[in-house]
Amino acid sequence: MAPPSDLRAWIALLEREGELVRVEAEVDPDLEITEIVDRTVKAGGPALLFTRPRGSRHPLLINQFGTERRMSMAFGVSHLDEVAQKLSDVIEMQPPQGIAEKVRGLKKLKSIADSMPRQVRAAPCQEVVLTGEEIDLDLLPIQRCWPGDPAPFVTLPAVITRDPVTGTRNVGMYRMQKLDRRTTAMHWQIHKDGAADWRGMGERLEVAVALGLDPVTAYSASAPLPKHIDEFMLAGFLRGEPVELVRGRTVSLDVPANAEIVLEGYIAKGELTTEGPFGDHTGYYSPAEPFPVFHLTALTMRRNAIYPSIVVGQPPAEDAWLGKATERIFLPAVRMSVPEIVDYDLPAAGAFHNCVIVSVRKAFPGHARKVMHAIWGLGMLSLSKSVVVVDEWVDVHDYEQVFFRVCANVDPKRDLVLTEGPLDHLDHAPTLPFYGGKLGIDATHKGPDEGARPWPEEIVMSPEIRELVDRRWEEYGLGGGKASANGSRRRPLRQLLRR
Ligand SMILES: Cc1cc2nc3c(=O)[nH]c(=O)nc-3n(C[C@H](O)[C@H](O)[C@H](O)COP(=O)(O)O)c2cc1C
Ligand SMILES: [Mn+2]
Repeated sequence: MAPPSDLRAWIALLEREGELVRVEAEVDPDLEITEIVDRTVKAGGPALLFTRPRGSRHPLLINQFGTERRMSMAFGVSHLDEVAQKLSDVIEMQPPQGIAEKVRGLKKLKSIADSMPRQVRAAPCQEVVLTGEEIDLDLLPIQRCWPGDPAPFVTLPAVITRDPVTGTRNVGMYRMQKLDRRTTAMHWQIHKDGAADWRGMGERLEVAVALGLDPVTAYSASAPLPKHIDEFMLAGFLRGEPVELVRGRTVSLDVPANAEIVLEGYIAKGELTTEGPFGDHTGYYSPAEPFPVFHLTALTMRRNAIYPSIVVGQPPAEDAWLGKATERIFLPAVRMSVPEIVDYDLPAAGAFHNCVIVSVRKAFPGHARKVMHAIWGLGMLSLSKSVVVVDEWVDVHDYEQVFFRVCANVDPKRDLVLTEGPLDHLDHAPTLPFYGGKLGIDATHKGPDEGARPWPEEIVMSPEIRELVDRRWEEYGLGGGKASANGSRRRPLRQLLRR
């Protein structure tokens, strides 16, 4: 099934699938929506369309991404790993052998061609055009999310800029604090591509913000691509359909034609405001800090535009699923650089930058350390505070199993790596901002060539007895599932470094 073509097709799909509830009661975007959504997300509940947010004529859509099922539906797949597979097919493409492979190769090349955005002249996102005095952010039901937030924040934007030197487009999801009817702050964290465009700017930097996109394009704004790669290309590739763009009315930037709402404007050199505090996805308020001011020169919309929002806070919140999508989709790219990685998991409780669990095919002494350092040098993963390495047969998504390996296999004196390096902008724990300690935990089996004694064998029941018990299970009168969790889940023993 093709991913939805715009926000309205997405809402219709969610509704057909019983994944959306319309809330017709008048509800306040000031805190009240947060409490409703937080309860809904934590209960694995549906997307919510608030049709009467207090003080606005625009409905507010939230929790569109809040479960694994909806996140997969957004991409038109039944599991996110299928999206990763599509990417891996292209990344790993080899010169084709024979006709059949050549035809398959052409299909892959077509999917690359689809990824180039397509320019259109007229677009739904410009059915209504407000400029000058008409521009008014108060028209939109912008949420104030948490009690300590000083103002409402636009939380699900796709912020578009152009690199002042290379001209490459960047699209990123960066929250925007409403300052007044025609200005917002722009929360460009220090490591992000938007911030780099800003640092390189001349007198003015044009900015366009798209709100209310098809779900894949909205997701792509949150994807940690290398700076020189346009996020709309990724969106087109993943949609199997180019992103259609239309020239802005007051800026020379192109914006997605299917957007519900577009904010156009600019940032003036050197102009800063106090942004925050903001109840952030770390589960804490990020402190007030100086960030640039975004001036609106136009607000364009579809008729009866729908405003999209998201609430972050103590994990797990809705953004956990955007993060999981990135984790799955980027696995092939991670493996391109570090092929011995079998799988990885970024627990939502670690807010995605605090902890990475990675399983590796270990082949030589110190291999786990090599992988830790690779992660600390890889794109946005470089900001990871801790890296836990386990053997290839450990399921990284089963935190109980990972904890077992960490407890069982680690000599703290021998197997911990303490180092330092860049840390996430939002990490409040380090002594300095942006920089601090990092921890690597080698929870793999170690061999004598890594200073360990001969490693003991894991306890695993013999296959004959497991089959016997499977066969006889009914006879025992114990009911229920016959698969004992441990025996069936564990892979056979492997002892790599014992020679
Ligand atoms: C809901 C949500 C809100 C986010 N808010 C911010 C933000 O305010 N500032 C920021 O720098 N990154 C924020 N991020 C993370 C960026 O969107 C992400 O790092 C993305 O890769 C940035 O694009 P870039 O790599 O082109 O800079 C947010 C992500 C999500 C899912
Ligand atoms: Mn980028």
